[in-house]
Amino acid sequence: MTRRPLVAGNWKMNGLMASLAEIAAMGTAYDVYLKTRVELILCPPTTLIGLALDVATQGGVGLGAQDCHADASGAHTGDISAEMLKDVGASYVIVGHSERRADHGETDAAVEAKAAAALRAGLTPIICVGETRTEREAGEALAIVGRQIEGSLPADAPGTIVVAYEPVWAIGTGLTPTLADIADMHAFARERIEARLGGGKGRTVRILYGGSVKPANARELMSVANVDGALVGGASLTAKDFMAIAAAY
Ligand code: G2H
Repeated sequence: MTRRPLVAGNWKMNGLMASLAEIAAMGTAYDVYLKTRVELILCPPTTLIGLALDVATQGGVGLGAQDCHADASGAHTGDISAEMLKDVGASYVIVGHSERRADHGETDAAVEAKAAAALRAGLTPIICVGETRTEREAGEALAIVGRQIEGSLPADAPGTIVVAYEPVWAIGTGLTPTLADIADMHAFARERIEARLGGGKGRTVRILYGGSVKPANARELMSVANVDGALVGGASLTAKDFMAIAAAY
């Protein structure tokens, strides 16, 4: 089963109008050779998606958002629907990132509802799962991630959805699990995704690794079985580092 590698940048709450130049630089650097090897998308803050559309898509870089509401419209002050994101040019949306689970109390059920809303709007959800340090140290990492997959993936989702394994303790800390631990977790995640969606669809779902991915470790991370790409935070903020990561795939 060949799955096209996906490198996704998550700018989190970073990026102003001046950052559009950085996105344009990514589009320029995403050359024909790279395009044959890896799909590249960037999830800037919502304020920049529509503005970035031309410079990003001219270079073949896809755009995504970092969250969406589970409803298509309505009285939800301050929220953004998947339809709105699709309308301004997004093709992906991250749901269930650990920072949203922690900062906004998002449960697996809420994440599943957001992923379903994304699919209804024609967006591809990138559904994040991952254990905390305490959970890993207690030997519960597999159980936690298994439960998150079971609870956060819509059972009728197509095989085009993306799952990102991001151990919470590796996010923005410079720490990464061992390659053996990543291999074990991604093999387990594959098995649980197949159980949730069915083997045929489960085999085509791309599973990204996220958490302190950098130019220096991207190549070895990509060599791990069932790692189908990366969700990159801090190192996606500059075209130089983000494209160096893409070039490792
Ligand atoms: C994990 C990741 C991006 P960073 O949150 O989703 O961030 O690469 O900065 O650890």
